[in-house]
Amino acid sequence: MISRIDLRGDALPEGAALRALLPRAEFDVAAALEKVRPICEDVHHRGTAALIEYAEKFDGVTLERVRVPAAALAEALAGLDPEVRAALEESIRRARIVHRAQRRAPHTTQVVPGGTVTEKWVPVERVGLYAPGGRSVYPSSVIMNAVPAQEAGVESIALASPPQREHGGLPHPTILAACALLGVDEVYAAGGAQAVAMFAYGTEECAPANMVTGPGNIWVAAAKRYFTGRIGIDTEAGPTEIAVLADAGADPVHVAADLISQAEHDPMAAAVLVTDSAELADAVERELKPQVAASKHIDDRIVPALGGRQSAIVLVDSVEDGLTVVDAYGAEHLEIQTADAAALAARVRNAGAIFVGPWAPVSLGDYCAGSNHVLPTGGCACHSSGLSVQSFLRGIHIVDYSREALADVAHHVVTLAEAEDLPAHGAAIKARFGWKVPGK
Ligand code: HSO
Ligand code: ZN
Repeated sequence: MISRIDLRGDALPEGAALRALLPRAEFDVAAALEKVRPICEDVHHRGTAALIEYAEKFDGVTLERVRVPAAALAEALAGLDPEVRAALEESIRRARIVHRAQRRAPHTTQVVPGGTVTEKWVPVERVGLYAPGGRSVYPSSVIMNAVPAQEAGVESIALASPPQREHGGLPHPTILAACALLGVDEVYAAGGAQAVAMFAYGTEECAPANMVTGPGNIWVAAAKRYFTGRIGIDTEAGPTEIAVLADAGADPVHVAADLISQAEHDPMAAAVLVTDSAELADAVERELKPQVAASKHIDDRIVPALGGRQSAIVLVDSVEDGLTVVDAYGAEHLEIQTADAAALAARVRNAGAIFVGPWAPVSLGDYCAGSNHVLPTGGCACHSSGLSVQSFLRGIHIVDYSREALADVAHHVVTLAEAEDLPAHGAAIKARFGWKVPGK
């Protein structure tokens, strides 16, 4: 069901050589780029008419307009199962606690007497959030995108989600209900690359956004890459990943359940167990069988995910080597189920989010830990973070120098300008001091 990679015996290879031994899903966004270009440009030129045509072609629905009426949001909220509503509200409440604490105050640094640099934090003005439809209808992801944007102070937040034939051409009702709970009232029935283009270019119905975030399929990822540099995006979301670093003391029932929990997302999802205990590896493998058999999405997702070359049990000589392996892998989610898990977590360098000990499974983080579940995949954890308030803020430096403070450093500026053969830069300083720079 799941393959094994045995790294015991010899010393572990380093860096890229180690990474090459570890499993990883292929997610070829570049190949999809050419296909999304004409769709994006069509939306650019024909706006709503193009979106309506794509809804017909890709989603099989006939829309009169793309904007979802307010009444549909209210109706979805009224029809929401009360237990689901309570759970969504608790998820929102906890996410708000964590994300509110991420807000940043402006900070002034006195560089020299009379010379300060202040960093102020300004929210992005308008953001478009994307919520997938089809296989992954995740109201929890609406929360994970909207809450940090709201806590950052983003003024204008819109959301797009594919129109569903079985829901009269509206996005999924639970997505609409989540929007209503969050106070996101500008919602569009648009999916795929065309939804990203709607936000990037704007249409008759939808004002252009400065940034688009939210998970999506390969077409959404490709469209985000197409617009990179023109609008802001979050990190590209590939298939989800869980890595578990466990020792002999871990409970195989928990480990197996956690591996399956993320395999449940996608046939390309990755589940990786790294352990120094062959006994635990055997026990987890034994445990996987009945648990997989008892799960819901067996043949379409869990079995191909666990059996795919992106998933494996990796055997190492020690927990210390295990740490090296999970650092090289840079998982979206990393669980640590070892003795001294908290101490080990503090030493991890590369992971989207870390889950410590037996009582913090990834599922908790997916819904109700307060942490964000939009995290870097595909090894991007070595250079990127998950979504946060920071993702929606820009830090702007405010430079404030007195005449004396400028005079004091003027000769250095002029020297550097001359060294770079940019004399006009120096002249802008000289002009302020009667063309005679003090100390030069
Ligand atoms: N584990 C997914 C997020 C999610 N799980 C949504 C359940 N719903 C990627 O972090
Ligand atoms: Zn999940």
